[in-house]
Amino acid sequence: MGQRMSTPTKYRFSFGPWNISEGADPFGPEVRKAFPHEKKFALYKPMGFDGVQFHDDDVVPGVDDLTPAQISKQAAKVKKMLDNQGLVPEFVAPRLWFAPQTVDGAYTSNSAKDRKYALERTLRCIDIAHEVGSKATVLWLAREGTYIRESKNARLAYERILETINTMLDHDKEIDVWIEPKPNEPTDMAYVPTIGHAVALAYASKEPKRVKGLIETAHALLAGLDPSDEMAFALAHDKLGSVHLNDQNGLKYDQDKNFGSANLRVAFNQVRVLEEAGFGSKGEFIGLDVKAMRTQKGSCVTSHLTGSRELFLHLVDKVRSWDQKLEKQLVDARDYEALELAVMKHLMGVK
Ligand code: 3MF
Ligand code: MG
Repeated sequence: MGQRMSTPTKYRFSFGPWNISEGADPFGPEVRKAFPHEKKFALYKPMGFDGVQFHDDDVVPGVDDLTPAQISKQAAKVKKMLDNQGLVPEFVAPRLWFAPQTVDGAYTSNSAKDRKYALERTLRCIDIAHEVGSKATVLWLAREGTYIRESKNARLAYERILETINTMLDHDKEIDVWIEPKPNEPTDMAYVPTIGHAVALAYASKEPKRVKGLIETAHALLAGLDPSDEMAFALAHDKLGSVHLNDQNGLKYDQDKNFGSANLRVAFNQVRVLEEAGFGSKGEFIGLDVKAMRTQKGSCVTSHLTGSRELFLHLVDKVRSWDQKLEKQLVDARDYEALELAVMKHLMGVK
């Protein structure tokens, strides 16, 4: 597993207000009472969370219809609220999948007018990030992709994404760009489906150090990849800006299940890789992107978040108490059968 960090990382956790949802899904409406955003911020600290992840319109509702001065005023209001609660705005991401202008994609839309909208919205989002005191923006490229291959020129699409990233880097030198890959949903095939694609874009950009990735467990699993290896790849290039830990039960819609709930060993390995690399020691957050079960009663529901956080911390204990000497011995002997049994017994708490 490599050497243990000399000072144990004190992990800090984050989530976005969308993680406290009312339970709507594509087949039915909300099942829980709405809970206002402002009230959500008061929940973070008592739940053990210090960071807030935002979409631009979580900070400034109706952002498309407001003037720069109005946007700025609202952002300042949210910043004050965060300061009062002692919360850190981890990132602000442009929500580029809701507006009529983004039906066929944002930066890769075939319409020049719609691409212009997407870029302008993105630059406003960066301004909002700046005003709330965040150091990053996240690109989840929701609609950058196709339902049928022939509808777009994929090579041109990748050039357009890179061009946008470069414009973003120029717009504000203090805001970094973290790309969140996902292989599908809502599109059939998404551009930038893996962290490898994101890291390639980072190196191709005009300021590679300022472009990183955000890896979501479920997204890596949907791509048929192991999330811990995806994280390790990013970490090896110093390109892991943040994570969206959650879980996924097989190849289906993006489930955002509780961290570790579908595959404890896959979760253990993500914690192992993060811990070994000292992720979090430079202020990075452990982001949780988990969805409450629709069946859960009450308003508001938060136990999926506290539960996932608790599970993460138990797995940190498991990683720290793992017998590294035994691991080395079994690796040296190339006895991976014994190594596997030892890992499983360790996870089960069997001596
Ligand atoms: C989509 C996601 C999104 C992004 C978020 C921030 C709802 O599958 O995971 O979360 O993480 O929009 O970019
Ligand atoms: Mg996510």
